[in-house]
Amino acid sequence: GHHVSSQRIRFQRRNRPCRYDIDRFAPSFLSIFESLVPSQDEIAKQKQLLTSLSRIINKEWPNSKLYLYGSCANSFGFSNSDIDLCLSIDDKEMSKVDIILKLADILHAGNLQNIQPLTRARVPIVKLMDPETGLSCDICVNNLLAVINTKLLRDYAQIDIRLRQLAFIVKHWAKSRRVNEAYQGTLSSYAYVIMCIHLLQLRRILPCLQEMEATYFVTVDESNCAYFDQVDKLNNYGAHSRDTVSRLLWAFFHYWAYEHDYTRDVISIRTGRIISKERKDWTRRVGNDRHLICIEDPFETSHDLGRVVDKFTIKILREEFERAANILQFDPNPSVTLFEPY
Ligand code: 3AT
Ligand code: MG
Repeated sequence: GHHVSSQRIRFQRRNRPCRYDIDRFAPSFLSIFESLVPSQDEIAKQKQLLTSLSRIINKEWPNSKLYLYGSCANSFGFSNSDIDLCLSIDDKEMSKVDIILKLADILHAGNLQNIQPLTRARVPIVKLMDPETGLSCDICVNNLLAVINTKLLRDYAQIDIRLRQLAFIVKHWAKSRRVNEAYQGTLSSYAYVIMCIHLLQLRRILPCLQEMEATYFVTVDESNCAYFDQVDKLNNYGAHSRDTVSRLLWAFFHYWAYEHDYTRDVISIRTGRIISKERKDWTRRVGNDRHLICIEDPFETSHDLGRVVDKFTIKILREEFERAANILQFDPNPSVTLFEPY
């Protein structure tokens, strides 16, 4: 049947050598990367928004602190991407929902616009628009793990520029092909960046910061977050490798199309290795966690970033990985064909 023959094709392609002229396409992928990077002006506006909102909120809550997180702070954000903010506040009297409602009042008084408290969302937030900068953003409360994983991603990005190049192209591909929608059973941008870090760790272009002697420590909820964060000392780490972005893209898609063992493996940037589903006890479906593609969160290690993927969307994802791998192998114009809209 179909299943057997597609398994056989995957097996035969496992050791397929990369096309000889892959590096020829690096300049066109690099210009796509450059076109997606936000401008200095845009970054300055985001900082300005953070400063003015912090001032307004601190008047009411002097012990609170506002953080940028997600793509506007992890260095994997495209131009015009949404702005995620997190308010950290230690108030034992108030529930998260109470904090969100009071925050909405504070923002009203501060002349912000389109303020919408969404208290019944899985992650309660306030949405708003700042008339000064014209930027819209979402503010969540006490989601410190997201602030810390944002810092981890930003620190990895500083070690080797090829991580940003690869992850931007992968995110752009995922958005074009509509496989970047976690609420519809495909993968979040955060998951794709982790997949890119893992590939570069296997190729020794990136180290494993959580396995090195820690210089940064923080405990959030039950998770111990500790890793080596003096990344300015590591900026020669990947210099031994001359891999171009097009070669790394080929390797990324080839890995997820033909090499990854979906029945046994979990990728883990915490250890810099592939670990087994067995060891994590991720071999069975528990509740809604199906573990069909396993991507360990670096800090919340019981959390599989692939848990949103179901038996229909895993098929879509794997077909898209195969399509991309084949385009990079054979297409005369991969930097165009790869992003053809779904
Ligand atoms: P976009 O450019 O907006 O697509 P992003 O980096 O902002 O990419 P998301 O909007 O998916 O990514 O998520 C925003 C941040 O929330 C990124 C990460 O710090 C955190 N986050 C997202 N998904 C998870 C998750 N499953 N577990 C832990 N943290 C997560
Ligand atoms: Mg975002």
